[in-house]
Amino acid sequence: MQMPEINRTILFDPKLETDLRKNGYAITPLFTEQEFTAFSSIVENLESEADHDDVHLNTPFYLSAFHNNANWKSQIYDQVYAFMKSKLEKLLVDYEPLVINIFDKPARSNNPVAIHQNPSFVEEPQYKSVSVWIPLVDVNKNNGTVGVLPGSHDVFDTMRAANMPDVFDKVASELQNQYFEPLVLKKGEAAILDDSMIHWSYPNLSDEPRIAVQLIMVPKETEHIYYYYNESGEKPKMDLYKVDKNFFFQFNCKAEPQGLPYIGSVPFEYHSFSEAELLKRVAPQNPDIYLKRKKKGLLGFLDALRF
Ligand SMILES: O=C(O)CCC(=O)C(=O)O
Repeated sequence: MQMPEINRTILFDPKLETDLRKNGYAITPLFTEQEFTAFSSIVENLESEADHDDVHLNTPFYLSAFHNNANWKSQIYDQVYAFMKSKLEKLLVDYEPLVINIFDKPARSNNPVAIHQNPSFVEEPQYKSVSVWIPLVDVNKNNGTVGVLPGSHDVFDTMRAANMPDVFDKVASELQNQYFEPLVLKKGEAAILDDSMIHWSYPNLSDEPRIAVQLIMVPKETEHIYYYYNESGEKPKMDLYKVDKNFFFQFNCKAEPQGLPYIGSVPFEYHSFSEAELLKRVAPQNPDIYLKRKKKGLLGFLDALRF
């Protein structure tokens, strides 16, 4: 029997692969100016067809996944993938998109995307999914870019479901005010995010809308899995289903999935993390995190006196 490769290569470019493995993200130029203009017009056209009232989840930003129109979501997948297929084949080693989303953040709005890790879609850590995130404008902290916690990948639970409660609620303000780092990207660049990394996105306080595309990329050779956190029985568990791209056109991220082949269930109980636990887990991959910790008690008081 052929054994699966552990830590199989994700990206062709060795420097990007090192960045991704070390920090949980990598940034790369993706499009020429001409390609970027064509890409933007495809995405803006698709987004102009959105009905933002026809959603199953109301949020202060617009996310295509939360919209009900399956036909529109399949158009997003088909048109974006058709345009990007050859780029993706050169960037990622035998990966394909499972989901393609448009995130649209209106201008001058308090519209952060909540702190989260992306759900898992394969059996981690042996296999890994990544998100290729492509903003249509230059992005920074002021206009709603993604904020990441470097080194927070691969150190929490390997099973994450879209319907799981928020596991970082106890450390939300520390993450937002001390630990997150904003990704600064120019038009035509993309960020590749390890889906297990903790991230969020800042409110778009600028005068222009901030639209971005997220392609959730999965290795082709392995089973793609939908994880559903099930608390209906005596003990909580994770239900696993086989999934493909078509499911996500109809999908409601909070509902129990219907019509997917069932793989099995694993006992599993989520738990939320304290600041101390967060630092302990992240520090081996990001020792500088301790420098960002706010000193408490007398040391904090003395520090405050110095400024
Ligand atoms: O576009 C955004 O604001 C959020 C993107 C995000 O959370 C992701 O790509 O995983």
